[in-house]
Amino acid sequence: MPAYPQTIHFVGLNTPVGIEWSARNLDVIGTIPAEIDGAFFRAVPDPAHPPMFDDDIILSGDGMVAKFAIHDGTVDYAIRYVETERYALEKGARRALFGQYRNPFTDDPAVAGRDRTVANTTPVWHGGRLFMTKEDGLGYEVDPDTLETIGRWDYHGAFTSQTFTAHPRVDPQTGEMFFFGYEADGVCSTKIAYAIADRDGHLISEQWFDQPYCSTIHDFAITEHYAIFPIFPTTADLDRLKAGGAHWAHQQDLESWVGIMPRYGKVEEMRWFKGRPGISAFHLVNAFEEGGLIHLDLCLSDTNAFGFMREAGGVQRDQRDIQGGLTRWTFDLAKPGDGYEERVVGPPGDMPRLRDADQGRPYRSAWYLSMNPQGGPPLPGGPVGFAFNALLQIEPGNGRIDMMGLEFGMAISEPVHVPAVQADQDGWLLMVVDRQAAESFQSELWVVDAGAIGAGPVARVPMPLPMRAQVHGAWVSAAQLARGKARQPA
Ligand code: V55
Ligand code: FE
Repeated sequence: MPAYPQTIHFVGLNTPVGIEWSARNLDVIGTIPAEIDGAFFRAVPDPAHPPMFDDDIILSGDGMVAKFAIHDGTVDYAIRYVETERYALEKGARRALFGQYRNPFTDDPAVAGRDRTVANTTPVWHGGRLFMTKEDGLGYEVDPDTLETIGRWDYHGAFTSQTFTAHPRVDPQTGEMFFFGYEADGVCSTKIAYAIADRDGHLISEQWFDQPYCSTIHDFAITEHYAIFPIFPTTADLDRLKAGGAHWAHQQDLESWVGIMPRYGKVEEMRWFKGRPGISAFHLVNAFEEGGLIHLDLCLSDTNAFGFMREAGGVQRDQRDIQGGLTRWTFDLAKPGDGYEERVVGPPGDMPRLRDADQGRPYRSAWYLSMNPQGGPPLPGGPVGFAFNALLQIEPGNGRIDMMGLEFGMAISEPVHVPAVQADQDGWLLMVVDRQAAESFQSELWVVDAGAIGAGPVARVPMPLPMRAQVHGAWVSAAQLARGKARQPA
């Protein structure tokens, strides 16, 4: 039997678990507020089979969809594999058939041309349906009750892109979902599909344009009137892929770009702004308009945060030496030229969260993960190799910061935000926290007052079995779940 490689991608917090399980009425320490009523879905990469190549990475792990169902202070849990085409083929063969991360030229010839995506990045709720997404393929629809996979989602054949982002944005007023797919017609293509689905989940537009070079566009942003595409110099090359090399290589000397277009406009109206070389961001916090200005807040760093993307581009940097911060870029659409302003508005970190109602609008506060100066060395694990151990609340307008710092030997996954019934309250954050135990890890679900994170959790739910690091999550309220059910014919 082949074994999992003993690299950071497969040991410690990243040890494959591979157990589909469920449990009802988990023990709750403390009290979960009654207004938390719904489901916290999580995307958890977990490779079902040892990889074909020993240098495989966590981002290739088969997607599992996990669900905390919370009602009346009680918690049920379940987790299942997303039955992607790839998962089903490998399950049948009882071994890996797909090769390196996003390199189809390294696959077993038996699966040539088959769908490689693992749907492991973000659960997305829109139009009464739940999708598991990864940016290298289409999303897969999943039954929010049973977590059974329903199938690949292409808007009943209307969406022509081969890919769908893991970071769509839903407008809080119109309910429309704005999204895109890059490498829309194949690996290493510069084609981007930009699309909108109406509040009921029907595709209402899809337009294609070219980005300046083939970069990994992990996230984008909307405002009330604009769509914003950041282009960072982590690039793909077809010859490198054909030679069995890495999909992504960071180019420290190549310039960055930001494309801004009216969100209901034509892609030909895109205006390109030129930025500093070598910079990188995976996640954008939010964007909003102020007079004729557009502000974009993002988790920016001076190089790519993923070691394997840096190394492929010959960039030698220790993970702990990466510089960055929560950064605000300001674009003045009234001015000619391709310049914009930049200022740092908060400490370094990533995995930002926002109240859904603040999407694309001026906002008071956001939450993101960072490092606790008193937390000791971070635990190895998670997508970039080091786990975060602090949660921040920040008011970017005035710099006010609150922190929930974890102790030595602890790690935190990205929270979801649950709105309060009373609109003037900050609501709640739900997140999984791991603590190093003797030989393994003990995981808990934490419930935290979003307006008083420094006070720590108001409730904790110890998990009876090991968990694996999550990428992103989604909160879907009981009311949304009920509307989704009503949409489906019985
Ligand atoms: C990211 C995650 C991915 C991926 C590419 O967080 C980028 C960034 C979990 O998969 O394939
Ligand atoms: Fe992401």
